[in-house]
Amino acid sequence: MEDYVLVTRRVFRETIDYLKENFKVVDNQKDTILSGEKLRKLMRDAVGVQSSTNDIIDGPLLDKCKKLKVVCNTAVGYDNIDVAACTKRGVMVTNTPGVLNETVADYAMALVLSATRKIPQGERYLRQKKWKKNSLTYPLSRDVSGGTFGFMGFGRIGQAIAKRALSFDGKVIYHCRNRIPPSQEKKYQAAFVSKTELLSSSDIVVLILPHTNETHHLIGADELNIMKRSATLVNMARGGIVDDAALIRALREGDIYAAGLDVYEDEPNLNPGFLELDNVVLSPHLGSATINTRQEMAMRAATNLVAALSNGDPPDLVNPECLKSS
Ligand code: 8YV
Repeated sequence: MEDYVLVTRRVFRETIDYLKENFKVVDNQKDTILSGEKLRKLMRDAVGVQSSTNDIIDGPLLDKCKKLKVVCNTAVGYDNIDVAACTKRGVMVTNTPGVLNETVADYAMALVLSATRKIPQGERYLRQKKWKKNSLTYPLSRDVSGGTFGFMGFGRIGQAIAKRALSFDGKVIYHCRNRIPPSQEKKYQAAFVSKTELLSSSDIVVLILPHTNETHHLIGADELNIMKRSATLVNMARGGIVDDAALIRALREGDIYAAGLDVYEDEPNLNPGFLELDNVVLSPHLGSATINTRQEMAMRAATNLVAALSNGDPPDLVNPECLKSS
């Protein structure tokens, strides 16, 4: 069978055309969900895959894909891919860093504002024809300006959000595995603090870190309990970092003020408990979803695919160790 690359989800025509200049392409422009069995069948003889965050690429699947050399995720995050299993089998993994920072940061601020200023609630109130007078005392929300923004994770996207927080006269504190250099801290007027201090003193907690075994349920009942009752939690990172059942309880009981969520455990099958709450703004994983950014992400993944298969040196390789195992 002739070598081919697989593009698992619909992407822009220009990306398919670019790939076709280089390879035989099996695409999924109908954008059907590829169940485990279907994905296995389509990936079995592929030399490269342009994947999406919905595709679970693990050891058992890789064992069936003897020709596979590279998996190029159309995302900056890659917790859908078992990178260690790829490395072990000499399969390269790439992501799309850089191109989505500002777009995701805009959306994070939109969720901060929507959840804290209750913008969707106001719109519902209006649409439900409940707006009969301009009351001085109802409905009310809380201020964003001048608040303390606590970042769990402070990489490129976190820093892009911090820039926005500063323009809201916010105070920036952060906690992450590797403290950033002093010059960077100065740039964002950011103070490194412990996780407990961050949770107890932030008005807005922003989660913007990778989902790994170590960060799974990083925010659960105990952490939500430490947060201020007036605080807003925004998750722009990944489902699984937050224990959703615990968050639903905390929101229901008023342990925190509000949440703005773009990601969920087991998405798109989010916990139905969220739908019963009025103090959470729910977004279906759209942080990077602008036309320009999605075009750039798709082309960046395709560029990685072409480079990986032509010279074995893709620009966004996340597991350089794999080159030693092949
Ligand atoms: C998704 C993302 O790629 O880049 C990431 O890590 O989560 C998003 O940009 C996008 O929503 C498609 O699933």
